Amino acid sequence: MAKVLIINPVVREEDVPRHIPYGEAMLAAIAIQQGHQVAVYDANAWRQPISKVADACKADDWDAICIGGLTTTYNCIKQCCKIIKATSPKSVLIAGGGFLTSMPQEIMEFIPEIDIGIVGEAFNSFPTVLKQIDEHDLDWTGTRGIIYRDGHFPILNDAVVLVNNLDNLPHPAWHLFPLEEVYLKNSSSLYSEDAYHAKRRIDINGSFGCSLVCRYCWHLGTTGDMRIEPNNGQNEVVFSFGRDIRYHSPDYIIDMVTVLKKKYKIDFANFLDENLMTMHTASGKKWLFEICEAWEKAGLVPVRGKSGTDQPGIYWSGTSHASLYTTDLLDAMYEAGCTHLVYGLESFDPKILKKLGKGTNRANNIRSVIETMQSGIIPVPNIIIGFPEETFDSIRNTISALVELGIHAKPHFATAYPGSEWYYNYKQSIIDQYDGSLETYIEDLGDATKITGTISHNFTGVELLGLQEIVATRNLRLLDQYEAAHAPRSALVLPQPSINFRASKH
Ligand code: B12
Ligand code: SF4
Repeated sequence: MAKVLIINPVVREEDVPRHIPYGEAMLAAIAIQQGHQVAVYDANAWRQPISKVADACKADDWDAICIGGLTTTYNCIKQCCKIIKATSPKSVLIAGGGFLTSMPQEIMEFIPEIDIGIVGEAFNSFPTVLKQIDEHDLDWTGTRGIIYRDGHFPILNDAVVLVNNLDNLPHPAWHLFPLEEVYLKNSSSLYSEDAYHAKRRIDINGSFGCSLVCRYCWHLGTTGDMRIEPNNGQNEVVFSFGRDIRYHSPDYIIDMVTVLKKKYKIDFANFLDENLMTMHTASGKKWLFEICEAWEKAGLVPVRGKSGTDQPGIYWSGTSHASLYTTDLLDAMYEAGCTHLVYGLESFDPKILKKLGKGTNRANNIRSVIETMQSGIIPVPNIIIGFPEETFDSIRNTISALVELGIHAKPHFATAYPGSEWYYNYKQSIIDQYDGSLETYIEDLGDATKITGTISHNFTGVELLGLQEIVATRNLRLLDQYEAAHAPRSALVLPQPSINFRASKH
């Protein structure tokens, strides 16, 4: 069987490592299930000099060395790939995850060391590729869900068929990652009191995708949102509003949490799901109620007021939606141990919300904060400025809601991460902002707390930096002053249609 090394690249360097890479841990478990020998070098957890990657590569005769992650891991991945090829040239270098799926051809060009890219969901294609490597069958022409090279030229194959029943997937191979040494030490978060007191948190994932179509969001090509289509003689990824919503059964989730409690004594589980409420809605409004009920039946409900390892139960958290929750559901979730819910409210401006694709409005955004607080769950609101349609009035509308709710928020900047509708529509404008270099933009991306490529028609990056401060300090006086001095001008950026994005289900 194949000897496989998985390298987890560094993400969010300025913070301690907090999240075991769930996708890689699942792929490791699948590969082990198929009989392969799998090792992990978790560069994100260890935060050692990049040269340590060479030591991991030299540690064995790896048949395959694999690396992947979200777009913001690009810089680390690029450096690692150079080291991997230089130190272990015979290993097949496999890449996957969001950084590649959003732009497979470009990534194969930017990182010539990559042999095979897994595009979109990897649960089927990754073990297929490993099997081929093990059998020395390097004819990739019929392997679905990959991009490979014919000489230097990248060939994108048809999309893979998504896993039908998620419950057939094994639990992630947590044991391959440094839990005691790193991840469990960073269990605490500032989102709620119970989350702050968490001593042993591990993330879980209950579902894939989200039925909504927020213009800045992306579903990683893993949720029926991606097709492969011919264009001028070569295949292209095309992202759309197609959604193949899938979620684990409450039994699978409870079984996983019970294993985590038994094996790793966890006291907190954070759902990584894109949006728990949209899954709940897709299930006919049953799923979360069933999870709460099963949590209780399994004896996992924490005793409020108790925290840490003397806690017999497990607190949990996740993501919500301002128009899809109901108060009886919030009550049930609180009773079952939910401590906080992240709400991507984004803006309180009616016009911006209407265009956003989130299916919410100002009144619901305001109500969601109040009613979530009333249930006992802490709402964690997220605010953005720099939308394409942002105006002085829309900023004013956001500030007035923050004042009404008594919230202080330092907004994120609207950022067109690859894969999103914004990215494809504003790609050319962004490239222009980076002197014609798409790669420089990708290298510049990090948290949306900094200005990178802007997509606001009305405000420059410099202005947005000032407006961020104005929202954070809720300084309407300064906003009025700036508006009075601001001369009207033509749009700073222009959206353009793209062959890689289609605003329809097909
Ligand atoms: C956990 C998480 C994080 C963690 C990091 C996790 C990690 N260790 O890498 C943290 C909190 C740091 C984070 C931060 C950010 N994140 Co985030 N995050 C997630 C989240 C919630 C879960 C990821 C996950 O585990 N999914 C479940 C697993 C099974 O899926 P997966 O990882 O994609 O893996 C599958 C495939 O992609 C593929 N795959 C993945 N890795 C690999 C590796 C190999 C070798 C192979 C072959 C295949 C492969 O195989 C898996 C099975 O199909 C996703 C949303 C989601 N629910 O997916 C967003 C998501 C990945 N994040 C996203 C974004 C935008 C961000 C931020 C930029 C947000 C912000 N505004 O600041 C920051 C970036 C910060 C920074 N400075 O880098 C986007 C990614 C967009 C993109 N173009 O890459 C997502 C998709 C959210 C969204 N819907 O838009 N994030
Ligand atoms: S609701 Fe959340 S997960 Fe769903 S599309 Fe919008 S941002 Fe993405």
